[in-house]
Amino acid sequence: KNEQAYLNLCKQVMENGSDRDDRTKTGTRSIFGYQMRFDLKENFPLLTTKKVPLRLIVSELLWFIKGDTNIRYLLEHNNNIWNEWAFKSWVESDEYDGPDMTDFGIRSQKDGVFKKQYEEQLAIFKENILTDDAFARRFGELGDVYGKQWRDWRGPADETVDQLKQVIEQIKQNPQSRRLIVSAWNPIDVPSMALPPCHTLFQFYVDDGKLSCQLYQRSGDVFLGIPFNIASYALLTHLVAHECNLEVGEFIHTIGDAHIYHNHFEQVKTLLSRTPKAGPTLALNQDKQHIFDFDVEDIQIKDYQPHPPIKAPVAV
Ligand code: UFP
Repeated sequence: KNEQAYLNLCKQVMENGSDRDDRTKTGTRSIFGYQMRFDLKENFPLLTTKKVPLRLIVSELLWFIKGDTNIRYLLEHNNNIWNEWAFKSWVESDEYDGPDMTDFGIRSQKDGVFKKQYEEQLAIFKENILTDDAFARRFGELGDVYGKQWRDWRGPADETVDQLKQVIEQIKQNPQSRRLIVSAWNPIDVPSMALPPCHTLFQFYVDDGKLSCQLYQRSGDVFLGIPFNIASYALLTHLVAHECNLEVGEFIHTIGDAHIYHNHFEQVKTLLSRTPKAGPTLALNQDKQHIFDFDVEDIQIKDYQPHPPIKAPVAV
């Protein structure tokens, strides 16, 4: 039932969406305003109609939770999903003296010779981040990403707010509160951000000993991004519930612009032709209480037997 909620979204966009231009010039089919509900007691909502790499979701979420904004932690966990943003700051700096890397994202998809050069430079970059502290401080830092907004929000007078810590305290002390909110959207910062937060705001709700979470996501790449986002927030809900001695309730995913890129249509058709299997379950290390102490090995997924992965190009 959980997975069907996502498959229905895919169908809805394909059948009723309007074809639109978008920032990446790829073209999308899109609808506006959609909501899915996932019962976290039923299973852990990781798709089975294609394999989704949970280990990337786990290390990224723990990185956010720790308030870390440097890609070194991700690289130490063999997670490359944020590399391009940091790599860009290096190749645009005075310290970089390799081959020209302008527009490396698009060029490496189209030009085989360039792709090889790019991969060489990226390998050097990753090695430097992992082994050279000063280099990592200078070029591994992403600045205003989720970890910063959740744990170290900065107001105009340089005051800071640890939103995640405060919301957890409030869930414990005042579970019926209607103000259990963490916001990543800071209108002061948005104009200068390369990628303004996609997961804009989330809210918790406690009822009958169960913790639910609703996310407002302003923009969702239905084939590539959304399956990640569902698993990530489902995991966050489990972790916060664990810390607060609550059971899990629902994850409610509300999306603004829900779109399928034109070059993902074939992949979506393949996905919809597959039969979902029984969903996996999540096991957290019961010896750890505080979510700020969790490491990747404390989070395990059980009984996950998905269909094979389906590759698709990322729009940049
Ligand atoms: N996107 C997601 N989920 C994410 C994330 C990005 O679906 O967690 F970071 C997609 C949505 C959109 C693109 O296709 O990335 C961001 O582009 P824009 O800022 O123009 O909405």
